[in-house]
Amino acid sequence: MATNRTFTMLKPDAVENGHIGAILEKINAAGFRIVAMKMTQLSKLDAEAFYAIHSERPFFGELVEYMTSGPIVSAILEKDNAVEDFRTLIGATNPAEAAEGTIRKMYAESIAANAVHGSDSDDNAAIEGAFHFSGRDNY
Ligand code: IDP
Ligand code: MG
Repeated sequence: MATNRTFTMLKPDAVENGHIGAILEKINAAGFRIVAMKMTQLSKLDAEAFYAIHSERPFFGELVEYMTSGPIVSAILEKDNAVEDFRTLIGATNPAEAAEGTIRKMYAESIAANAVHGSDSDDNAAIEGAFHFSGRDNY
């Protein structure tokens, strides 16, 4: 089952700029089913834990500060080949390098404030989904 699932967050810039609806529209149009979804705001501890893999990177402090700066929408998505297809849909990390028509090309502000998260593997999709949702969220 995890093979067909990925995890996403609409990041603080996307929420702040009013792009939730447009981004969800693109996600649905690309054939993803929303399995679970909610709006929350990450604490510093949450963001540090979620991005722990990047803790040695020079941008880690900036990333944590940014991801805690406002509400996010997190969701679990389902589709055949979900992880890879969603990475294609969102585009490159740096919106300046993202392909035309991708979510980051259309809606991201910068390499840090890049509108959306997408899991990079099936294992991480399961870990990240379980970080944000519990069994009571019905996923
Ligand atoms: P990804 O989100 O495309 O998988 P990662 O390399 O996993 O990219 O980086 C995680 C997040 O960290 C990015 O989405 C972005 O928000 C932020 N980030 C990545 N590289 C930089 C950078 O060079 N400066 C500032 N923030 C960055
Ligand atoms: Mg990543």
